[in-house]
Amino acid sequence: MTVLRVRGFEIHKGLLDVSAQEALVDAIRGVVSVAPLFQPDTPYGKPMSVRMSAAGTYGWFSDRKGYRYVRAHPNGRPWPAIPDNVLAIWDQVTGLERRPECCLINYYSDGARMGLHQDRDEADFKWPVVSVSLGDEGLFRIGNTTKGGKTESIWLQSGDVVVMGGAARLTYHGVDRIKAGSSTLLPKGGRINLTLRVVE
Ligand SMILES: O=C(O)CCC(=O)C(=O)O
Ligand SMILES: [Mn+2]
Repeated sequence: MTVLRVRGFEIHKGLLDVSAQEALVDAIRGVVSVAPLFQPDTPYGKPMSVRMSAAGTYGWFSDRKGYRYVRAHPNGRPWPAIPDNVLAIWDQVTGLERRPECCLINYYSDGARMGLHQDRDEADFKWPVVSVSLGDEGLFRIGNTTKGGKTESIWLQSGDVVVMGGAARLTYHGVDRIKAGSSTLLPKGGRINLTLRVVE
């Protein structure tokens, strides 16, 4: 297992073996059976190409009123708890006592993408955001802490975990494309990304 450092992001290549990845997919299936994936609208009114759900006290949500954390799924029910095997990844890579209150679930089908953005809806940027990739590879683009400038891209593969923290906590990042058929983990293909966030 190697840790790459790209612009302050710590990329734990291949941290999760196949059986750990399968157990995570099972756990996420449990979450989305109660809190189904939905396609949020951007504040500009266009639907996002990624489908989302969440686990934890908070889920991330977006519509014409803006981006925010909410305590319930659009169906009105509270989000399910963050699965233990997901929290164990946070413990392993951060070593923090504090635990995340949100596990955002992003599902990218072939053709879905996420534009360059900062994660800044959380109350305190001293806490890292931890990202887990499962399924097809995604081309992850890393920019700067301010808008614009040169970027670097890296393919994130199933089992890779990225810690976005410290001076890089507000670094712009996004996903340009998904390499369809690059993993057999998900029977219907696509990519799942989990991001663990301390919200309050
Ligand atoms: O899918 C990814 O790798 C990144 C997701 C992300 O940046 C986010 O949900 O804020
Ligand atoms: Mn992000």
